[in-house]
Amino acid sequence: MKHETTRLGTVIILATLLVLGYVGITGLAKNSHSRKIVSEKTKTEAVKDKKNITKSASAPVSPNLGSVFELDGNIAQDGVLDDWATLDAGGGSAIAKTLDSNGQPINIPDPAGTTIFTGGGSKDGLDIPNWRYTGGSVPDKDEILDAFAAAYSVNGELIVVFGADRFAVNGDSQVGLWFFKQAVGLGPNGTFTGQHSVGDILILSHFTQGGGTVNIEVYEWVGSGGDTGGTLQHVASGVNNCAITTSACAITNSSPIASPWAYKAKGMPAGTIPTGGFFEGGVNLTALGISNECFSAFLAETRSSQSVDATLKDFVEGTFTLVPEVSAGPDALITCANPTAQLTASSPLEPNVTFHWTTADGNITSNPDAKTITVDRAGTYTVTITGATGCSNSDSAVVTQDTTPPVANAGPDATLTCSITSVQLNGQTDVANPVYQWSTLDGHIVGASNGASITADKAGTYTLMVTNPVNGCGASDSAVVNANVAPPSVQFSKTSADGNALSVLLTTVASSNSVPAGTLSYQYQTCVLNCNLDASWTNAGANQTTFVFSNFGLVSPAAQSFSIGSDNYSGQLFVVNTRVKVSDAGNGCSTTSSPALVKKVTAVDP
Ligand SMILES: [Ca+2]
Ligand SMILES: [Ca+2]
Ligand SMILES: [Ca+2]
Repeated sequence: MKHETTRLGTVIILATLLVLGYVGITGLAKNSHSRKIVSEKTKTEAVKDKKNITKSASAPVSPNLGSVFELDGNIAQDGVLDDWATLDAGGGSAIAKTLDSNGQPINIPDPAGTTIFTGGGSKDGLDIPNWRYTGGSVPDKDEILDAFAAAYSVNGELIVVFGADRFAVNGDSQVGLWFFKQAVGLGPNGTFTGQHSVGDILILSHFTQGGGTVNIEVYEWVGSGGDTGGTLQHVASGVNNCAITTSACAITNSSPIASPWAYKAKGMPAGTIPTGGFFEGGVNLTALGISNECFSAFLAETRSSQSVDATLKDFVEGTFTLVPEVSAGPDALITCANPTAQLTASSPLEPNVTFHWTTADGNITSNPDAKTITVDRAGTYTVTITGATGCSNSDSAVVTQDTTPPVANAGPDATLTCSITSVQLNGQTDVANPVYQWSTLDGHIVGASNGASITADKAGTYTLMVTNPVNGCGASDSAVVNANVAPPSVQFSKTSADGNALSVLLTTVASSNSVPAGTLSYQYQTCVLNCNLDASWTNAGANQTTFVFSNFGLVSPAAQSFSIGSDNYSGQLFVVNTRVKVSDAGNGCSTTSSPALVKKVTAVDP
């Protein structure tokens, strides 16, 4: 018991020294190397923050890693913090996590005997194109069965946690964990795809057989000029008590634990991970001045030693993206009926993301930094979201526009005449199920005005509005109804003298007022009393402009007595009305003339 206490005290002292040591080392590392980063501004602030921490004890204190995640040597959630079982069940507040080939969190399984490193180029200090893999086996204690990782954002600090389990515990096993900025995967013929980026993170630690002290070292890939083999820069050393460190730590299970995922250790019943078969740890990358690393891939490996030049053995790899997922939402359509559209972005990391919309060819009419925007023009709209750790991602939605008006054709103009007293106007369009509406200011529509065709009985301008119900767009056209109703002009007069003549010549002078001029035809009438009631018309035919009247017998003469000197006379006076009716074939109009009187005096007898 006393021995145990002394050992723990030693560990704490060592841990304190290690923490103090990494601060100095990372300070140097930050000045020595440039890094490709998402946001220079944020990066600068991170470095500045780190300097503040170094200088001032009153600066904000990073959380101990054990207060972010249950880095407690088991998988089950024992308190309020997430543990791997939390994430495995789909819960938790991680901003990134490993997914298996089915897209499910959290463990990436790696069946024994598959995908092991091979060849002399498979070293952590060499770039990924040098790595090779093959099928085969490694010593049982180096067989990884599952690996997993997750990221958390606490007060803007990026904390990555990671872990693995293995097949056998007959001895310690060195373990490495890579977080890659670019995608890394398995290529053809035993090669890997992808390559290192400056800023890739390598964490070296180990499974310990009995759950003892777990050294942990953090490196950053710098490509050249690094203090570890040139390509790597040592960033920090961690401790094996996650409750007391803000930088890096790791721990193994000191007693058998239950596994929530399919697991069977060598010589053990399924579902139980023996002591030293489980490893987990965490790193606060912000506290190390290397936040803003938008990782996209993860690899866990076993190795022959903790040297970066060690021979690599088993590995398991998968995606681990700190790039927040984003959707710009469904595409949208602008029509005449809906002249604006709304686009709504979404991200699983809401509300801890910011939105910013842009467009090169469209038009945003609302706040472009909102989750939902309103647009009024066709175009491609791109939303960029930035997560709490500064990683961005974007997606686009396309807005199309259907504002094509329908064809509106009110049809040909029409003409009303004396014989055509109403006309039909026939509208046409090119869309299905159109909505028609006719209107007129100076004409008159007989009956319905909302059909394709209308009846008009008055001269005027008739306007047809056609609306396409699909997009709400309308168009109009007009037809004019003209009037051709002017009657012919007529003058009807005697052109021979009255008197005792047996006949009287009457002449009609008429002209067409139709446009164009029509052919005139004539009818003559004689009547005695009221010509309006007399129907004795004579059809005289076209062009017969003269009428000879002689039928004085149709009327009883009035007896007249008169004296000339001393002689008394008596006689008979015949008086007959005559008229002409002129009809114009051009417009069907006709004019009846005023009566012309013809007279005859007979039987003068002194
Ligand atoms: Ca745990
Ligand atoms: Ca736990
Ligand atoms: Ca493997």
